[in-house]
Amino acid sequence: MDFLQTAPHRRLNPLTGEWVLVSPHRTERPWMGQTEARAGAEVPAYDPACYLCPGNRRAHGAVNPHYQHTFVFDNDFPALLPESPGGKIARGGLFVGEAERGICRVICFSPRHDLTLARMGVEDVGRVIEVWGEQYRALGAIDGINAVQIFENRGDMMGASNPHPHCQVWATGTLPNEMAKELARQAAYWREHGSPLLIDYLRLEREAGERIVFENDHFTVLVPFWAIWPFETMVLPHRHVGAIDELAADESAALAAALRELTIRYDNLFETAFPYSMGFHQRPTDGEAHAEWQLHAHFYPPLLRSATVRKFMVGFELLGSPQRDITAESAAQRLRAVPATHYAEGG
Ligand code: H2U
Ligand code: ZN
Repeated sequence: MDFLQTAPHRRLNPLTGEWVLVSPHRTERPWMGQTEARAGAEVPAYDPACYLCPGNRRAHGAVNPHYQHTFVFDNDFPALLPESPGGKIARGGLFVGEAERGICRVICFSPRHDLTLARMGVEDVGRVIEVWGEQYRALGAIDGINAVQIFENRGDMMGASNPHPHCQVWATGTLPNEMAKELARQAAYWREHGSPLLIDYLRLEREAGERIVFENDHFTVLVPFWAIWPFETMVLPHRHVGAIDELAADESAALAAALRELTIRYDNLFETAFPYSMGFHQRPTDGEAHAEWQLHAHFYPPLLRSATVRKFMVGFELLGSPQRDITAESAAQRLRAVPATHYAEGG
C-alpha cells in the first residue's frame, strides 16, 4: 500500500461518508503567505478584566462566584433560546426552514486565568470531565433536547474570545450536521456488521499501529486515517460507551490523563500554546438506545508547520474536497516523537 505514502490519493471518512484528498509528494512547497503572530504577553493567573475569572462581573452584570474548581453558567449571548415560537417553511421544497430551540452554557475549567488543559493537574481535568458528564445528562434529560454538543475553542486563531480555560455546551432540539452524518453512518454499519463502527475501527488501528499517538488503560489517541487537519486527532474509549456519563471512575481518570497528555504533546510540537477546536460526539439524547453510537472526541488544530503557519481551508477545499499534504502517518509519528512532559515545565 505504498501509494498511501508516495502518490496523490483520497481516503474515506467512514463516520461521515466524505473523502479527503492526500498529496504526500507536496509537503515541501514554499510558503510566502500569511504567518500568525506568536502568542505574546504572559497571561496572568487572575485578570480583573476577564469575564470568566472568579468574582468578576460578566457583560450583562451577573457576578461570578469565587469558584474553586469549575463553574457553569448560562451563556449571556446564547445562539439558541430554550423557548421557540415554532414555525416551519417548505416552499416548493426549496425554501426549507424550521424554528430551532436549545440551551447554551459556558463551563470554566479552573479559576486560574493562565491555565490550559495541558497545564492543569490531572485531578482537575478529571473534575472538568465530571462536569461534562453532569451537563450531558442534565441537558439531555430536558424534553425536546436531542443532542448535547460540548466543544472548546482554544487560542485566538480558533476564535476563542478569552484565554481563560473554558468550553461551551450547545444543546439542541435537532441533531447538528456532523452528528446527523455520524449517526446515519454508525447506524448503517451497526445494521450490517452488528458491531459499532468505531470499536471495529479502533481494533484495526491498534493492529496497524502507525497512526496511534499513545494509549493508556482505557483510551487511545490516534490520527484518524481520514484526518483533514494536519495534526487532527481522535480520542477513543476502548470499551463500547455512548457518552461521558457512562464512564466508570477509572475510565474517567484515564480520559483525563489522555486529554492532558494529548494537549501537552500538542504544545510541545511547536513550543506554543497549541490552538484547536475540540469536542465530544455523544449519543443523541432523543430517548432511543443508540447502541450503534460510540463516544469519541475530535481535535481539529489549524497549525501546519510552525507556531505561525496555519492550514487554510480554501480554494479546492471549499469548492471540492478537503486536502492535506503531510500524511496522517507522519503526523502521528511527529506527535509520538515529542515528549509527554510540557516544555514550559522544563521536562
Ligand atoms: P468562546 O471563547 O468559545 O467564544 O466562548 C465564550 C463564550 O462566553 C461566548 O459564547 C460567552 C460568549 O457568548 N460570554 C458570556 O456568556 N458572558 C460574558 O460576559 C462574555 C462572553
Ligand atoms: Zn480569567
